[in-house]
Amino acid sequence: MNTPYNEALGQTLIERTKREQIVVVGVTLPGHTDSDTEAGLDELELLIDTAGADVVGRIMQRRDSPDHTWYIGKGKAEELRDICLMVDADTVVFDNELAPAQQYNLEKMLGRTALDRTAVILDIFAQNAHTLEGKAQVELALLRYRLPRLRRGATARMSQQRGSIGGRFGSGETKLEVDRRRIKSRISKLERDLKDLHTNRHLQSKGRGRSGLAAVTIVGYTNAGKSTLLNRLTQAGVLVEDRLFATLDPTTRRLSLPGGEPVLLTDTVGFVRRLPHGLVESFKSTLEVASSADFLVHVVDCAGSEPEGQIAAVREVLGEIDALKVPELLVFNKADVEPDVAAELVDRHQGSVAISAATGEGIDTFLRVLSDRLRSIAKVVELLIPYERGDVMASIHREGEVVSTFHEDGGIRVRARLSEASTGRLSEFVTPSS
Ligand SMILES: Nc1nc2c(ncn2[C@@H]2O[C@H](COP(=O)(O)OP(=O)(O)OP(=O)(O)O)[C@@H](O)[C@H]2O)c(=O)[nH]1
Ligand SMILES: [Mg+2]
Repeated sequence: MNTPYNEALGQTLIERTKREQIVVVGVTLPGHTDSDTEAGLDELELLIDTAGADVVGRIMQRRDSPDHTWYIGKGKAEELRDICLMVDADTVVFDNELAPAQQYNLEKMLGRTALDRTAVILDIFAQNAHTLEGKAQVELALLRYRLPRLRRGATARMSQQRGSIGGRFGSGETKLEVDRRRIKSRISKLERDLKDLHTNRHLQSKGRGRSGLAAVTIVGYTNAGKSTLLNRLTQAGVLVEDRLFATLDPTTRRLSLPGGEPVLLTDTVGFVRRLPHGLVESFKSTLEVASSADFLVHVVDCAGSEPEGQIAAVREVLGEIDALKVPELLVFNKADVEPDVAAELVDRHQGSVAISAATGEGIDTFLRVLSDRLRSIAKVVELLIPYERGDVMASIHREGEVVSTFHEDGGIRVRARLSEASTGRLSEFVTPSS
């Protein structure tokens, strides 16, 4: 639930009896099938469960285009109202995106809060944000969602529980609480704060670049096992949960690959189909760990529904944050659960590997492949190393691959395949010609 969890005895039971009751609605538009809509609603139910509410009904409709007023047709809207009465629902949630006016009209007609998928995802993010930056990013996304939904003279809210998803996102109550101007100035302040935090992070990451370590970022659909993989490899102790969006803030750990070269491995926020654009926008700086990485490890849950669809959804978000240019290794996780599916996916995707982050199966192969791939993206550079700098020679051997050496008066002329990060760290030895 959204109300802060209180460890007092019996709290769980009370919480359960107070869970918000929700009816979900899915509309099939041209170019989609009913089973797409079903799959979308299944995932929406998972999201709602993660947010702490219960789905008590589901309706679907096929349409050529959304109805201007209610998104669904009038008859369907009336059917929805009857179902809500029957199951005593607090809130309806559309899997499709509602325009502010549609949301408002639905609320008036149904006498209950009407929300869309975006609101549910924002709600989960709001519950899971812990760091200063994470909280600021979520608040910014929330305010951007609420601003166009503020209304003057909206009808008073119905029996709404404090702290429910509906309480936070319904279009009614807000008009009295906060006016547009205050929200706008708060948005500007958050944007400024986030810019400062971003600048600081940039300074830090520059420092990392100098440390000469390649940056590898773990990306993937939510609940794919990204944090489990980071923990398995580095004992990072990141929270692992069978729930969506358990991780919002990036965690970085150092990892030594089999060849000996150390890399910085970062676990980050998971993606989901149709991740709200405003959220991606607000989380730009967090997501930058993907676009500025040297390499991406894309973790896919091969035991989940539609692994291919999840890959496509992740790549869509990667495209939005300009991270498709970063080389990627596909890793099919949870092979312990679905070994056959994992094998089939590995066959279909050249160069990919199957692992189980939980049991450790396939991890050695994964590390070897990662190490090879990192080397292959490295460029050959030429360096001149003074004879007394045996330490530098040693790190070239450790971090890269020596192509040739030539002894001359000033030192050893070395041609070596090095990552951009290593090249940067050794820049004082790199000869101008390379
Ligand atoms: N059976 C099995 N379960 C796994 C494996 N890897 C992860 N899990 C489980 O999958 C669930 C999600 O794992 P996480 O590591 O939290 O996933 P995540 O990708 O970090 O998820 P978010 O941070 O929520 O996006 C947990 O219940 C894990 O125990 C695996 O290899 N096999
Ligand atoms: Mg995680």
